[in-house]
Amino acid sequence: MFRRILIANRGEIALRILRACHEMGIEVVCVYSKADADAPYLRLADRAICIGEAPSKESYLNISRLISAAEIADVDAIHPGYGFLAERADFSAICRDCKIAFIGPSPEAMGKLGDKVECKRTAKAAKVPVFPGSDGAIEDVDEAAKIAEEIGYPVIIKASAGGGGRGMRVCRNEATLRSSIKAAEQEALASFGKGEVFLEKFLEHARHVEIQALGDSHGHAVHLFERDCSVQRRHQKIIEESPAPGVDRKKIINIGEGAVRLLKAAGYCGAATVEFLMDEKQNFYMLEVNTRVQVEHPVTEMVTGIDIVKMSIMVAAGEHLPIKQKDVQVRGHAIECRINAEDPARNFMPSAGTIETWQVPGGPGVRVDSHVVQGYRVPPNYDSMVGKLICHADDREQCIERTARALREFAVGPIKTTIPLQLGLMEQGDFRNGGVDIHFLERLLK
Ligand code: MV4
Repeated sequence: MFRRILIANRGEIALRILRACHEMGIEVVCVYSKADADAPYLRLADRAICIGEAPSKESYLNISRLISAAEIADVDAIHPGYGFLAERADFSAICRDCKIAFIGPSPEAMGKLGDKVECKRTAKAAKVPVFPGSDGAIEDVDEAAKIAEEIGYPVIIKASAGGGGRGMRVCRNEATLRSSIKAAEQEALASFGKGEVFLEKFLEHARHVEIQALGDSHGHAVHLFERDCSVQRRHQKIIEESPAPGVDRKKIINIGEGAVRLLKAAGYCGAATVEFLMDEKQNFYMLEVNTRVQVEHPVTEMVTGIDIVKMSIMVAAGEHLPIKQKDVQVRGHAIECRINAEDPARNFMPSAGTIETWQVPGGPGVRVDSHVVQGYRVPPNYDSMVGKLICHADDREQCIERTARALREFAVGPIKTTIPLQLGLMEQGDFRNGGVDIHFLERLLK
């Protein structure tokens, strides 16, 4: 096992990884930018190294500074967390070249699943359901128009290198399709350095259901069932839960097994999430694969009892996954609320500043993952998430009641947060019925 790990991240996920390391007897090196110099979790690290100025490009995204820190502190491995460098194949390759283990997939596996055209091809071969569309990248406009005619409008143009909703265009007729392809290619080239785009059938009403999976370096992989992440605004998830309400368990097992085949086909080591859209008839279509530990991983930890961060470290050290598929069982229900320092009443404007009041909920089935303490100043340089509330209970109804209770206990001020919005959702009819789609929140906020 590793002796010492550098955590190339900040905030709650840095603290989450630190906790896993310390329970495993692994020393922790934290890095921080000048904006995070006073972050209280740094005191828990065995060593903390300043890597630069506040802007991410000069600190958490600066590969040479991270590698320098890793060399100076003589670490065996780097955990990238989520965001920043987590899905950068070049960073995974540089770590390998420097003989530092990257806690995540190889650059090859990341390339296979991170590029959407390549990922869809691998998925199709592994019999994972995907949307009908162009087989690979669009070669010319006439060919695209022909495919669109076959699959029927509406269709969607997506950038192969895009993700999280960037570089997508919905086309409802041939004229729009013809005029959109060139523009989409140019936009993709400018934004992602790769102009490749592809076409697929556009699904209007859908739920976002994703499979958590884990692979090791010995060709073994398991899935940890699903999360429903349909409650979102502008591709930012607000609430995640597991199990997905009302979904046929056979269908979940089916796509879970598909996710496992996909990881095996890619030679994937580490934690991954395979994202799907589900239509009204509970048909699934794969969207993309996230090649990292996700923000919402605790939802799955609560219902399965499996520590995903510890697993990611173990498999990176070359150990066998200690679980077989039959060992993975779902118990009860879990809901996560992302607590963002944003004002829902002001179009979710970031609400940075000093947190004078920070009183967290507790009691049975309540988990708070946060780096915040009373008096903490939220730096304006990074994302606005100040913590996550994860509640677990025997069933969904009790979990909603528990989450509402915990949100009422949660006292944060004077900064504004998403807590009142989430409390409102726990009392909202459509959410309680479990039938919300990916457009539900944006409709509700109008
Ligand atoms: C789609 C889609 C409908 N049909 N693909 C958005 C993020 C990216 N991962 C893919 N996305 C979508 N792809 C087809 N063929 C609708 C979305 C989408 C969406 C997906 C998941 C969660 C929220 C979303 C919000 C708007 C659009």
